[in-house]
Amino acid sequence: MNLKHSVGCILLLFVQCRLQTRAEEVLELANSHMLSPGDYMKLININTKGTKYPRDCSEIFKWSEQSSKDGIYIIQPAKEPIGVFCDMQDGGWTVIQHITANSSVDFDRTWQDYKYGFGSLNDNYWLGNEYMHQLTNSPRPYILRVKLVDLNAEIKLGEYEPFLIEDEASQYRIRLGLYKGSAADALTQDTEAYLHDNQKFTTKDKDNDNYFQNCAKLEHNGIPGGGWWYDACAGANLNRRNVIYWQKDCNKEQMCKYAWMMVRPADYSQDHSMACPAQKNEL
Ligand SMILES: [Ca+2]
Repeated sequence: MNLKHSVGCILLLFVQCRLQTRAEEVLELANSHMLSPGDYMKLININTKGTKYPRDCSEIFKWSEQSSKDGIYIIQPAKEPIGVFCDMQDGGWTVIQHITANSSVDFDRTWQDYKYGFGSLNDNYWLGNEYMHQLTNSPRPYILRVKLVDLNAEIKLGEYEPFLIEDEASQYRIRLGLYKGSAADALTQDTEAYLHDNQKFTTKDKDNDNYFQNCAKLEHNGIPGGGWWYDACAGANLNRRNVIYWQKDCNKEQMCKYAWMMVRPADYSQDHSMACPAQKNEL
């Protein structure tokens, strides 16, 4: 390598580092631990004017006249801006959880990890109970959408309206309203003798469940269940890494490859109601 080339490389590295540092400094995202330096550079809506960021992905989608693409955006549901993956294809949904069966992201985490989120926004992640609370604790009620994809690529959807995650003082209790969709209602129906609606959140270091042991520590093939709104214990658990569980739709026999949990205001728009796959499944 000649001297000219070496100087060029050093300069390029310097510029890249400066850009990266500047982006991180300017943004100060509360969940920066979920973005790689590369993710920072690819952020779609960097706000240079110092005004507030949109509250959620549905606002971004609406302002873009429904032309935004899937990707990582900055939102500001409360005081602090955070990064999040927006599912724009399905109409401006804010993704709060995404898991791939046997993913390398470990979901066996502590209360603190589940509070502020873990994983990577470009991959599998838990957005964080605190941010889920900020998002759903709004005068406009929110909808929770669960999207499940099995090994045959069949998609099932389920929606709960309204959906609220209470604050930490209430142990991030889950509140769910009416259900519709092609997937089983695994959170408000107790067909498996476990009811998740109104349960507090439990992690391996904070047992708020109704079982004599800690449900988050119970293992299947050596993998613990991870944090969830357990009863005693589960009719659904999307945070067990080796078996995504949703009653009859995703289990040991009927394996699922992917799951998502996403939110959007309930009064957002009637034009973007349930997508086609759910209707097809109901025929
Ligand atoms: Ca217990």
